[in-house]
Amino acid sequence: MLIGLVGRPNAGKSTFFKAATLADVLIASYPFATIKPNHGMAYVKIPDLAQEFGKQSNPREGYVKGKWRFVPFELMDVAGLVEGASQGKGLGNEFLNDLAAADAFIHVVDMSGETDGEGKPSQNYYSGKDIHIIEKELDLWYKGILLKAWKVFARTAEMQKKNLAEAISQQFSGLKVKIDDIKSVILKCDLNPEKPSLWSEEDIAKFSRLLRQKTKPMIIAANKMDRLNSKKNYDKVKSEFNYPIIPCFAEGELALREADKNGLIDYIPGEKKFEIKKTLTDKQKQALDDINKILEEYGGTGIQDILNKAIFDLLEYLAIFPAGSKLSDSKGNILPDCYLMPPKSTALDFAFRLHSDIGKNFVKAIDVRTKRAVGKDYQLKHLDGFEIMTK
Ligand SMILES: Nc1nc2c(ncn2[C@@H]2O[C@H](COP(=O)(O)OP(=O)(O)OP(=O)(O)O)[C@@H](O)[C@H]2O)c(=O)[nH]1
Ligand SMILES: [Mg+2]
Repeated sequence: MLIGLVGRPNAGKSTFFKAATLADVLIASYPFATIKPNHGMAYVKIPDLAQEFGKQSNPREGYVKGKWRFVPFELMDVAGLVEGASQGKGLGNEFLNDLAAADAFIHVVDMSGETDGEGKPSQNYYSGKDIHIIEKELDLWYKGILLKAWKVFARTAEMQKKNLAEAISQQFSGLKVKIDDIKSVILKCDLNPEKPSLWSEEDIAKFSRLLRQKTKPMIIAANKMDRLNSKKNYDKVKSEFNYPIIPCFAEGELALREADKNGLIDYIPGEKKFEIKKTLTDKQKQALDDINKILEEYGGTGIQDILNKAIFDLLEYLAIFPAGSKLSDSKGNILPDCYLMPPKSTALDFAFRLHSDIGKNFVKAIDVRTKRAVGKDYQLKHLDGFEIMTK
């Protein structure tokens, strides 16, 4: 699973990325600082299941902090997107393809109004414009992919009575577009799949838009909430758009995570409080005081909340623990693994995820909490723990 950070230049994508991954990437106050995509591990935050048994887990990947477990997934930061990108403006079309493999987007929007759609200094710029621009460019990107082969496959789809949805899905291979997504969008648009040559330009545009919305769901990180006019922009954007929109302070989160890493403070990502552990300089104190004001106003920096919402609400993934009666593996590590499973996964899917032999020899799964057995069709619930019994 891959989540992509999108947005126009200077919005704070790389700052968000660095705060979430602590990877060393370039952050700069000029547009197009990022050119090549950055990939790194970010984490969702879930309650540590071991706590329910009076223990603390020892993750093989990710980490535990307090009663929370942080489970890794891949996050990607790309170049800024400007109006006309789908036609080659800015860094153009090529980098749009960097976004192809993403399952969902976090759209980082600068709420300060201090930089414009191209990332240049401005005053009272309305942040909602960025959302329209990014939507439009993503839609045009999808439409371009579709149009590239449209005439040919609209004709062959008719002549051979070949399934149109299949032809379209081939065109979108690599974009995480499922055939069922295409079928449901054709239905929703009320278009005739048997006569694609009759689809108008407008039909194709609408189809592209709905397909993009379905296959690249988006959450909005309303960034730079520490700035003077951000609240005003945020309220307006919230009333205009239907997306999940979360106030965000990427720069604050980055400072907190770095201070925590350096032992200056104790900070659990997503909390609205931190604890000072060392004697600080006046400058450090002032910086933390400023951050604290935003934490109090918005209940946190928003970064962790956005990551969790992208994975668990937008994509409806489930965090599942392989958990035997002893909780630990042969080396004594408690609950070393935790898997992020796609929505509607079953006990059998989970067994296959652990190992194909475990899947093939599945007999039953034992719930670590209730000790009850379930069969292969059991639909997993978020935060379940199961031991798979095999032949
Ligand atoms: N005030 C404030 N500034 C921020 C925040 N997040 C990022 N910035 C600043 O915004 C500027 C741009 O940040 P980047 O993270 O490089 O932005 P980007 O979206 O990656 O930009 P490109 O790579 O050029 O597309 C930098 O000067 C950051 O310090 C924030 O939460 N508050
Ligand atoms: Mg950047």
